[in-house]
Amino acid sequence: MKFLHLGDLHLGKTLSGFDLIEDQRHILDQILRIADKESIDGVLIAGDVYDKSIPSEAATKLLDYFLIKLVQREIKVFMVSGNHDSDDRLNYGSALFASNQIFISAVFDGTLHKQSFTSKDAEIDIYMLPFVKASRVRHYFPDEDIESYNDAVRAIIKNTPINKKNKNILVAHQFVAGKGEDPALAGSESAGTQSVGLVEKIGYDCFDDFDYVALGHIHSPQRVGRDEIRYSGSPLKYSFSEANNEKSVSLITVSAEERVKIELIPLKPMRNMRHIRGTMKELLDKKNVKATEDFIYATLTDEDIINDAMGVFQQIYPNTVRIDYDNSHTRETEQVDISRIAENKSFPELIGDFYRLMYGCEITEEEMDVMRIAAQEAGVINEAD
Ligand SMILES: [Mn+2]
Repeated sequence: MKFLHLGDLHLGKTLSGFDLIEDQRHILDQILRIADKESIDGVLIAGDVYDKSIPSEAATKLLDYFLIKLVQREIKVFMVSGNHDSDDRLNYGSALFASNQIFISAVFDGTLHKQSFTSKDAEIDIYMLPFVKASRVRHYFPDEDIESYNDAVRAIIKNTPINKKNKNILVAHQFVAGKGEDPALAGSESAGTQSVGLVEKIGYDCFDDFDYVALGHIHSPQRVGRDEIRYSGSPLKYSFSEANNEKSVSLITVSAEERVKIELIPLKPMRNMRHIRGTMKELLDKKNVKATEDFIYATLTDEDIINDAMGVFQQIYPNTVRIDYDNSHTRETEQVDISRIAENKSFPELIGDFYRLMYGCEITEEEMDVMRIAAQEAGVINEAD
């Protein structure tokens, strides 16, 4: 059987106020074309289906569209919740969806549920683990010592009978690390989540019984510990730190052979995200301008600040999202050690300097009093300062 492994769709996400719904529809259509071409049997969606716990109307419509297209093709869907999803909302209608081969596991109920399939060359069990926190899992396993995410996931797997004669696949949304190696973050995972952090890591060895682990949560595609434990990555670049990060879907072939086959199929966005660098003149020169609909982050190397650079840029690149400078001034400022300057100055001196820098004139006595009271209330300075 052939599966596509997806994760971190973040339907409904915006990028600095730009709506990405059409970009998301474009990428889902591309995934459907890949599914047709490769005669896919099932799609694994490893959480963060929506960007928000209360998804927008457009986001729910888009998921509806995608699921209907998959059902029309008789492609099975295995979807779990991520930390961005509301588990109960994503679980809505799941018992009804199951009759159309859409399997949703968004709320952990004490059991790691599985779906079993017999294909011509393998017996396959697909386990679905919704995003879980230790507090929720502890409740179901009172005899286990569960303090961390790691303990929680281990307890769940330990209490799940796994038939090792079959091919076992797990779909999960967690922060999994290899031995002595952490997954490389893409930069857009952390928005609205507390779960990218050292404490929450799960050792990949707890998945030893699985032939493939389809993970979600980290937005850069990568393996963890071994090839068969993978993050598919998000289908689109969701932050500028991912500008050079190529997106793909993982195509998984499960057969009687000992190991599953993994192939990455690149995805092409409708509007790419690019980080460009140079002087304004160079960057906006006709011969350098291309793909003007792309999301642009421009780093200007001009020595002088340009008036309304954003406005000028947006006339050529309407989807310019960010502009910053890299020149001798910014490099100088970076080298200045602010804490050392502050050490040798009194509070009124520091505030006076800052005021002069910002407004080009001296701070008044009254304004200084306001600053002093605020700083005292905030505990930055003592009464005596
Ligand atoms: Mn995510």
